[in-house]
Amino acid sequence: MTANFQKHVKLFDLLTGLDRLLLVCHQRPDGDTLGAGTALFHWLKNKGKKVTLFCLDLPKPAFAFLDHVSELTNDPKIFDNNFDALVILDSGNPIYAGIQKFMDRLPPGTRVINIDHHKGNALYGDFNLVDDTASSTSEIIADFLKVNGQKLDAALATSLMVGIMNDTSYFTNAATEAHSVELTAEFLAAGARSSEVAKAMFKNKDAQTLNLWGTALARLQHNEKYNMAVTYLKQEDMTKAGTDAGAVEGLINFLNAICGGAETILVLSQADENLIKGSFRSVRTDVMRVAKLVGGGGHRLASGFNMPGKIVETETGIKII
Ligand SMILES: [Mn+2]
Repeated sequence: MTANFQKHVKLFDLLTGLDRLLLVCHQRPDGDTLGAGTALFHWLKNKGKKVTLFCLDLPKPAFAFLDHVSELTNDPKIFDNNFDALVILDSGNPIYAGIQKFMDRLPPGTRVINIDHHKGNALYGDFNLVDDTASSTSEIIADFLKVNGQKLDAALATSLMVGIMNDTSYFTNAATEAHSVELTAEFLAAGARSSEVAKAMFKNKDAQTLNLWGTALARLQHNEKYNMAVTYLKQEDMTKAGTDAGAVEGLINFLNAICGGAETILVLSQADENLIKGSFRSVRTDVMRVAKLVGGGGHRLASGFNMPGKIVETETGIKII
């Protein structure tokens, strides 16, 4: 954080000097991009700014408890309006955010502000506040508020807590650092609604989802060569459990939090007829390098990819066709 001190101050001057701001959370929004987006929205509104919050996909109902989430729009027409700046949150590049195709609609001269913690961020902004040592983008927003002497209220604290809890999987993964825990203590002191956070983030799986996860657990195999636990879910598993592919989300973090027998975990799932989604977690191996080989990305110890293909069971395991 110290290295970014000047940047936090500069961003404060920049944002307080502008009037109309478009904040962007990345597509298929997670708790971090929503936490960072709603917190910054709340703070800017209180500063009297005209703020619009955009995300290509509407958040899941579980996030409805977050302040301002209902004010979020998914209407791309918003990009035809005039803004002084576009602030993109938690996205290594505009494609990841899902907004690249809308960006050239903005009048020339609209500033792009990039706030993110992904390693390999493309530094695509006119102003970049990128800290790849931060657990989450929400942590960067918390640092920003602290460095600039801004007081936390319950809304800010709740939003930012969601972000840190999301990206550290409740302090269980490698992104967790003393600083993330210290900030969370401050969020609690500022009135963060922690039981609502827990309910939205983790205590939210229905029986069908857990049945599907049970299938994945029963199939977990240890690959000795790579010291990796691997499991998979086919489309028919989801049909049988009565879920869709979205029910796989969270499984990798759940395994990562409790699986002690392997250094690395891989979950493969059939996201679509001809699309396989892979999620890696590791305590040591740079899985982002592996994910990148198949067009994916993420973080060193937590990464993922999408690849065309179908998971087919064989006598000895699975193959991808
Ligand atoms: Mn994040």
